[in-house]
Amino acid sequence: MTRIDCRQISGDDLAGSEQVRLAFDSLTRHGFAILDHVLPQERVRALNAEFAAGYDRYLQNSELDDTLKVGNKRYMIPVALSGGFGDPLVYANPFVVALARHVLEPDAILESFGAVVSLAGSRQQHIHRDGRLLFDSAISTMLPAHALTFVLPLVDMNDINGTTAISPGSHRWKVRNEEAPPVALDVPAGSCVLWDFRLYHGGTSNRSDATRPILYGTYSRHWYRDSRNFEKKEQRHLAFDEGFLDSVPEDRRSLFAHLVAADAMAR
Ligand SMILES: O=C(O)CCC(=O)C(=O)O
Repeated sequence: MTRIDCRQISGDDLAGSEQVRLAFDSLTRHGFAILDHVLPQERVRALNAEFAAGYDRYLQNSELDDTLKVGNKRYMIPVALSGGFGDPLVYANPFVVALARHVLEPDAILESFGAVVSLAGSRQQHIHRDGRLLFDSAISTMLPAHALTFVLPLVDMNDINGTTAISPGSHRWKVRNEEAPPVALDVPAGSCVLWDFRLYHGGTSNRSDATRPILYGTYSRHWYRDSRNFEKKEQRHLAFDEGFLDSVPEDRRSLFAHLVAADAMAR
């Protein structure tokens, strides 16, 4: 399994680096890429503490108006782009954005951002793709990716806390091959994983006595919207306060271009 050590990327040309090329290769061939050391572990520990303090009302086994139950004791919840989560190193990490722009074209957007929590004792999640195939066509699985899921765990994703098990290469499958055993990923805090929206995967059980939160982001081509995981009107694709967009660094603004366009149309 290819793992990209982002500490070894030097210089300003991330997009042209050998590591981003390798990650691109892994994503297009196998449907996923693991990037190690995208953030210092202390930073992730601080994010986990901020999450535990600010989102405790969500850490219960019931679906709220703005959350979605995605499995046994497993919920998708909104996380505001503020505090530590509003840091561009988190929602628009340089390594992740370089890769997303390479796979999805330079005008890729951040379509949604939030967390998936699996509560202590949660059972294995059903195996699924993150969205429907784009077309009901034989070529759907041969096309380049239209969206990527980015997962940044706030605690280690492993056999005890629970992780995500994926079926390598399944973004090219027309139907699920139930014979192929999924691979459980080992993603320590500070690392992240990206997968093609078409990849079959599912969260594994949480055998610890603590919640396992993971941050997720959906990076997509500028025209794509994720309707499947946002079936309720109270759910937010992106949550932020006034002023956030002005704080986004110039070279990250295009990630939010779809919001500016939607805002202009509403006026
Ligand atoms: O909880 C996990 O590890 C994966 C969650 C997931 O794939 C989903 O909810 O779509």
